[in-house]
Amino acid sequence: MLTFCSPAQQTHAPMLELVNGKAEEHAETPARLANMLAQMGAVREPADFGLAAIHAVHDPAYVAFLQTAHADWLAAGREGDAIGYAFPVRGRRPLDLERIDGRLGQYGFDTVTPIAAGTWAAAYGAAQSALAAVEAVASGEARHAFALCRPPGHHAGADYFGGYCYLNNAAIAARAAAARGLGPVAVLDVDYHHGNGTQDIFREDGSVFFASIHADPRTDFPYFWGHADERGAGDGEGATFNQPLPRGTGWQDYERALGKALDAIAAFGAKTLVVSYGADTFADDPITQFALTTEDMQLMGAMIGAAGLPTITVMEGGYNVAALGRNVAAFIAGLESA
Ligand code: OKP
Ligand code: ZN
Repeated sequence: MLTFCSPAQQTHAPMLELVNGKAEEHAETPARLANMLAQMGAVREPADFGLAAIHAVHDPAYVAFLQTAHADWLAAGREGDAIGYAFPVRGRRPLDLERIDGRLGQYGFDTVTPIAAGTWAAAYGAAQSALAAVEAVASGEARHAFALCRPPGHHAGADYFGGYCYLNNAAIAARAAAARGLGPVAVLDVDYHHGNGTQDIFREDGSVFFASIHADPRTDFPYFWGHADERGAGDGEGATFNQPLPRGTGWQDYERALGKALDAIAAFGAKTLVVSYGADTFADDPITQFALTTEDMQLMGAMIGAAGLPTITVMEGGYNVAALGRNVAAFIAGLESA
């Protein structure tokens, strides 16, 4: 598998997140990527494709905010990571706020996504890895390519961050793939958590299909998106397909849902697949509640590979650090067996 990763991705090292009201070590650690790299063969550094493909998905004012947020935080006399504490629940509108705390609330939707010193560089590097994977497929160099993204991306919307995510690598890859003539593109999100950012970005865009299998948002993050009745809007009506599954779901039920998602993607007429792969569906993941095994990751990869589409996979979550590389390797082995 042609695999991409930027060394800049390891400069993001958030310190703490609030879990059940207590400050804990952040789950999205540099050790995750280190473990994946240890299981991977040769990994390529992406070229720098610049900001244009990022701006094709994200609001430039939001991108500018991300670039300076940590420096603004320090300039306000703070130390450590920037975290917001006040959020515009209703009537969110593009106010031109000055104070960093207002700006963190304006653009963020939770308290578990700190902006640290290296966050921008890492998020930018991860997006470049995703773009390099698109380029490898578009140029015909590879039929499958994998971007070892970290930080993840699928919770980030056009103008917001959250859920450990800042730039939406899958959406950036999908738009870039379409621009390179690989459309129609479908995004298949198999992370444990619903990819609300990706859904929002393509909600009214009927040219990109979004299918997601995830923990029921009635019980799990991100709560406010991913319910079965969310099917897209306007031009995108019917091009969003959510399958929320209960806690405890194992391979048998997961396989059935994956089959339905792949059928819908085929019916849509997708020519290219972007997969948001999270290994946090793993039974021994410390922050989630599905029951897939490492062998199931391979079966999942094989089913996706059997769809027969050129496939760009971007890494999302997975928090059992010791098992992460093994799970990713199993998924890749399955994908390549097809
Ligand atoms: C990011 B990705 C655990 C709270 C966790 C945030 C989860 C972000 C997941 N008690 N909340 O989709 O893997
Ligand atoms: Zn997740």
